[in-house]
Amino acid sequence: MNRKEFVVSASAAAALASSGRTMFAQDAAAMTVSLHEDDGMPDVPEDFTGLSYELAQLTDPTFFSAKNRALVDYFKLLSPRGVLRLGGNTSEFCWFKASASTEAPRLHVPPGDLSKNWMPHQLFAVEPHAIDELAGFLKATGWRLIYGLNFGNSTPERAAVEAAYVWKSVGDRLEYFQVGNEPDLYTKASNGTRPEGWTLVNFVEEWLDRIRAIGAKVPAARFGGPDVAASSDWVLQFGKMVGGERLVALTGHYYAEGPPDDPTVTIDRLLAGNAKVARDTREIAAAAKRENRVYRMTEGNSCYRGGKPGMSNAFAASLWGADYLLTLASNWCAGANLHGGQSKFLTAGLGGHTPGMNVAKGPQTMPSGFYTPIRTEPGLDVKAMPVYYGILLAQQFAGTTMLRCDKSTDNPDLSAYAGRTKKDMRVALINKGSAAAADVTLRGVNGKRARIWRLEGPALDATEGVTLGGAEIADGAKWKPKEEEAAMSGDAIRIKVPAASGVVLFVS
Ligand code: BDP
Repeated sequence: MNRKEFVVSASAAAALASSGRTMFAQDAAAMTVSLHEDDGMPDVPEDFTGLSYELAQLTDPTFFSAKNRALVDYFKLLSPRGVLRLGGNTSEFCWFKASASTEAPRLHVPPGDLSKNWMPHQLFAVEPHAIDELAGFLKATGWRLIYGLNFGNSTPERAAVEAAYVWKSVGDRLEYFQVGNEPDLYTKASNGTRPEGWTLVNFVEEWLDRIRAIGAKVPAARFGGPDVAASSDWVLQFGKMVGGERLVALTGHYYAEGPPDDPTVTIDRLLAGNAKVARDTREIAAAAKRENRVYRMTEGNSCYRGGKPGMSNAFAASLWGADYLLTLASNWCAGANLHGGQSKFLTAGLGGHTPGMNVAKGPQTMPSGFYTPIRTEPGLDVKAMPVYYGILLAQQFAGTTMLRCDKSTDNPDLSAYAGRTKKDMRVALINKGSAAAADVTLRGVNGKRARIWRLEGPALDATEGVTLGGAEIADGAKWKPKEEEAAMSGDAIRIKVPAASGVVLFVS
């Protein structure tokens, strides 16, 4: 293996270490993070960053529209080349009203107590005009599309007609189609899309019927799947069972916590992280790669069932988001779409339930969708929510090649990520601990100048006042980060990361 290592001279490191004793508070946990440029590290795709919305959002054709300037600006600030994924529970209830005479599909209502069922059970008509507006939105933002077709309450023929229209209108801004949302939950009582006993094998059979019908109308169509809620096993099995080049991406969802009204769902638990994410991502990405495919996390967020107020819409979600996305990027995931949108559609997607409201400590501006990265509630200004800042931090690694980060001590609260472009090196340090600052000596940084943005908030549960680079994102997605310079000594940088904060360094 051709491993290039940047190592600081021993004397420079010693000088930094001794000067630090007086510089930093006593409680700061000291550690060294050494950066190594190994072969075979992940390249983070330029289009890593993504957002996910309910497909039913298209029932309002003015939303994903080039004329919706406010939304266009928030998308563009987040990434110049992001991926918008449309799907979610409502996608199983959307139907394409190709013309005035097209009839709605038959709505399958599962037996049992519907108040305990979390699916919409109402149909949403998507009209061609909405798809055309969406195409304009994608052009205006520079984003591409993953379009989720109805599997639960539709037919192969309907899927093919809809896909053909999307293909014609969106053109090469279409990344791929998905068919079905979270099929691993279909037989659960809270879902009921398919009867008990229905399995992955049945899913693949029905899925292939749809793929064949779509392929007949759109010969170049590409697909992602199976878009499961949680089952890594389904993803791996599906990848093995479906051969061929049409399937270009294995896809899944990840919600870190939930449900919101479970008292054990706390900020502490969210920030403690979950080692399974890195492990499973690595395994699935490797399996995908063997078939020339990628693995993308097409939906997810901090807490399922609409998010938890005081956590999903708070500064804790900024830190969680940055850390989660960079964990995925470091484990060969091709990208991630955090879910959100208008609470009206998110509430519909949960069968009208709003469990977050039962635990809200004060008045809320929306009844559901506390995890949304961009707030777009009717009557309120469009706004970047705390988790948006975390995505924006992670976006700085799009287009980089990751570096290996070795920590001298095993402080689980401190995450370190590094990447390099042809021009510079980027390092993110995220201190998820709420008690102690981390006193980090970075070794192996290569460059002459280090600029820093900090990710800060008044408190982990603060829903206002989050800043990146010392600046809030103001109306119209206006954001001017102020850069701090970090002192370099040789190829080492000493930096303090206060408790519950993050930092991203650009070394050039
Ligand atoms: C997923 C669904 C999405 C929901 C979300 C949630 O795909 O429609 O809004 O979970 O539970 O299961 O918040």
